[in-house]
Amino acid sequence: MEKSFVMVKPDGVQRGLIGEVITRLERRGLKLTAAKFMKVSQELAETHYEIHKGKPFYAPLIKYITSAPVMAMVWKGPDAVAAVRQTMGATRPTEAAPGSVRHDFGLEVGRNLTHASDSVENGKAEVALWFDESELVEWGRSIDPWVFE
Ligand code: DAT
Ligand code: MG
Repeated sequence: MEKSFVMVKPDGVQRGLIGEVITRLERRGLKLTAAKFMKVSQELAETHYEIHKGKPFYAPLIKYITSAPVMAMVWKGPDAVAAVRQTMGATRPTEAAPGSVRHDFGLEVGRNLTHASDSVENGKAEVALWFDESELVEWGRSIDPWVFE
């Protein structure tokens, strides 16, 4: 089953939205596989956002993501990458679908509250970057047959 790396960014943490984000993913039926509340090092931030290096928003992005703690998580499910991206909404809050986290709580692209893997391949790479294999919890959930066909 697919895995998506999800992060409640510093603004989401500061605004008390960790629970809101988790609630939405749980309610959708996705399954929590790993979670840790942590400060992001400069090195980890730079590796995570390597693809954006050189872009005008890169420096502010690194500053933002390292400015305060984040909630890093792995969520699993069929089509988890697409499902989580949809629940979070488009990168720019003003373009995010109504009902999505970024629409419902955000205004600016530089304070868009959450991160979610954008492809299955990146999902695998990000899970490996942020979590040790031993931190991933494989568990049976009694409602699984009622959510996963
Ligand atoms: P996403 O987080 O939706 O995957 P992304 O990978 O394109 O979006 O960019 C990573 C983050 O960088 C994004 O969440 C916010 C910031 N960002 C992206 N494009 C930006 C822009 N044009 N101006 C300012 N910040 C931007
Ligand atoms: Mg991205």
